[in-house]
Amino acid sequence: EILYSVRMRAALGGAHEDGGAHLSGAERLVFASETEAAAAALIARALSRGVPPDFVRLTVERVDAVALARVPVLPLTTIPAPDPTQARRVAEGLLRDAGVSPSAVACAFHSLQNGFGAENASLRGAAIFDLLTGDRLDPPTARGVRATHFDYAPGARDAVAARLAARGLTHFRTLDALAVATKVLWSGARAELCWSDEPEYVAGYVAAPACGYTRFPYFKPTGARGGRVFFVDRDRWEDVRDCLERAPVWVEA
Ligand code: PML
Repeated sequence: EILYSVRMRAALGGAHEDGGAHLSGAERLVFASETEAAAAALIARALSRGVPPDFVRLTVERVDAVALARVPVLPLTTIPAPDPTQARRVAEGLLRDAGVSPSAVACAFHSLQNGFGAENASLRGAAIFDLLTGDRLDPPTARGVRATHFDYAPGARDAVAARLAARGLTHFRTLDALAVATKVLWSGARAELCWSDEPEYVAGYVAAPACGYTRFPYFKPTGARGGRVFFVDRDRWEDVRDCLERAPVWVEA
């Protein structure tokens, strides 16, 4: 079988790959026969998100089907912490249990609160942090590292969506983030911390092998930035990055 990665990025005010302000992005990993439908669905998604984009880039890339890994979706747990302070306390414990040092945890929360680096940037992708020192390991640009070349396996998107909906979780962000976190841990990151950079969306999560996808409905403090931090062992970070960016994964229900 022949597989294609179909990726979409929509932006405002930019006519080239990296230009403009990011509006939305998504990816499908599909058999050749599904490629056209996937492309149409992603364009529809780009155009249906309220703000009409100035620019939509669609990338269709053949993927090595022999290398495709099938990975079970992480289990999702909700922690009903009533506010960001209490949620953070729980999240810190989960991250420490995953081997992340207290100072690296503090660095990550600081960046999700204020933005990354001297410019307090919002990243398009994630920052990779040394889990012991909290140093940022990927080049400190506004780009960050993106998990790509993954999707739900055929049928799994609907199956997982139905399971989440039965628990009252109907937002596409939850479904998407669950797949991201599944690929991130499979790629060798020891933990992930995320809350959305979408101003109105305050949920977030910690993902780690021992706690799966642990979701906090009220995680982002008012006015905080947002984004993702992947915590890795320093001597393995380039392998983890390569895997995140290249290894094809189907997330199974
Ligand atoms: C959720 O569990 O609802 C998703 C939380 C993080 C979303 C990240 C994003 O899409 O911006």
